[in-house]
Amino acid sequence: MIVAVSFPKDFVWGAATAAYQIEGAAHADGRGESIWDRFSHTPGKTKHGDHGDVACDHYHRYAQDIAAMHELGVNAYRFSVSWPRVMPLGTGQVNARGLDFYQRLVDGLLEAGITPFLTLYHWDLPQALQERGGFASREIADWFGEYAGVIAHALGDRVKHFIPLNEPQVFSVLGNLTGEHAPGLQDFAVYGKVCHHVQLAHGAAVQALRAGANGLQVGTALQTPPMHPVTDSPEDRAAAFRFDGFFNRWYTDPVLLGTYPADTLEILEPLGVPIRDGDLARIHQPLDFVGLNHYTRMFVRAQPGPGLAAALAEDHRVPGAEYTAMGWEIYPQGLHELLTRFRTEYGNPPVYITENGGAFHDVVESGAVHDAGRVKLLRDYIASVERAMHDGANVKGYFVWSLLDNFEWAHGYDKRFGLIHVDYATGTRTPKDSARFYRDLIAGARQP
Ligand code: IFM
Repeated sequence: MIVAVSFPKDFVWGAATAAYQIEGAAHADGRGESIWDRFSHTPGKTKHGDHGDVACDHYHRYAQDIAAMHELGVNAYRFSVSWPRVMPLGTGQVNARGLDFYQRLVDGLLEAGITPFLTLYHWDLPQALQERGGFASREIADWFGEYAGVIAHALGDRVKHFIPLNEPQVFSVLGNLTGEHAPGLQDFAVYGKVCHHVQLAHGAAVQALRAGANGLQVGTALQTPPMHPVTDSPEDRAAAFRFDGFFNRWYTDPVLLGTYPADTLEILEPLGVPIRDGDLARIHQPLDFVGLNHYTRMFVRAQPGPGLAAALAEDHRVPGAEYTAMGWEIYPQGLHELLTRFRTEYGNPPVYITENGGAFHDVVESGAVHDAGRVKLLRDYIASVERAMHDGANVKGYFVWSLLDNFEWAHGYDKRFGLIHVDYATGTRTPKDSARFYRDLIAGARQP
């Protein structure tokens, strides 16, 4: 069954990836080291010690991957640039050979009629900058602005859609508080700085992009999961609101509204968040769209304790619900909730779903991958987008995460999110049933 018959004809149908997760070629053509190279090569940090040295070898196979996108019929591709490939030390010298890869990629996409959506930062900070403090240093805004300017100058004549940061709260929290992601810190004092500097970096990049090229559409890729209380008690509902402030509103409000949420500020400011006069104006840059990554909802339970300790997200299992291989609940209604939230609380901006999808235990059998679970997930989430649009949400496009199976960070290669299966030993690509489903859905949506 095709669900997408009522989408506008100019709706953007895309697929998404990120540099460290697919490119490989970690030592090719003068690329510098990133924090994910360092982290994944540190024993015990990733499943099976997996790392992105080769990954999908997209760096060498990009033409084949563009051809696969053409087959799918997507009219947009969201990818990220590897900062250390282009600027090995993060600032200063530009590595022309690294930049050339993105020139070839963009030219290939445009020849295939596919619009590039470029993310500047999808978590692979140059290690050299981490050694200078990384996002804990206020200078990150200048470093990121410099890099954004280099990319705008080099590609801004052909790339018109830009996203500075992917999921700022995910890399800030997992990288600096829980230690599950690079750079692997568990330090509240560091987090207190990072959670403000990421916002400054966003603002600086938006300004540098606009200064570097004309006619750009600049947006975000925020992950703002609906926060549900575990029970309907006033305590759990208050806890869900508090956790929403910490995980969601702290990252959406300064960028979209020019303010920090007062309830979260009250908790974080005493921990040393270094906000200076004028910072919020730097952060609150006009944007052309809001990109939203969506996977699941989160549950929160009230806890005894002050501040953030009073609200903890928990792995609450819903009887009868289905879960992906990540253990994430499949809850398509959550995407409708998310879109309704941006319609009602953030002024109904133009929105792209910049990521949506699911990991499943996919296997190749006689040259095919029958991923019925992913087909159902995509159909149901896209139907949820359709309902939200019917209710007034201003959605312009949708990107499946992900085009290819890839390196799922600390989970290594165990979790497969792709429309296209990748055999990591040989690099062989096998389109899954979900790829055919998505191709037919796109074709159906474009029917007159
Ligand atoms: O693989 C990640 C991606 O890098 C960021 N968003 C969530 C995806 C699935 O975990």
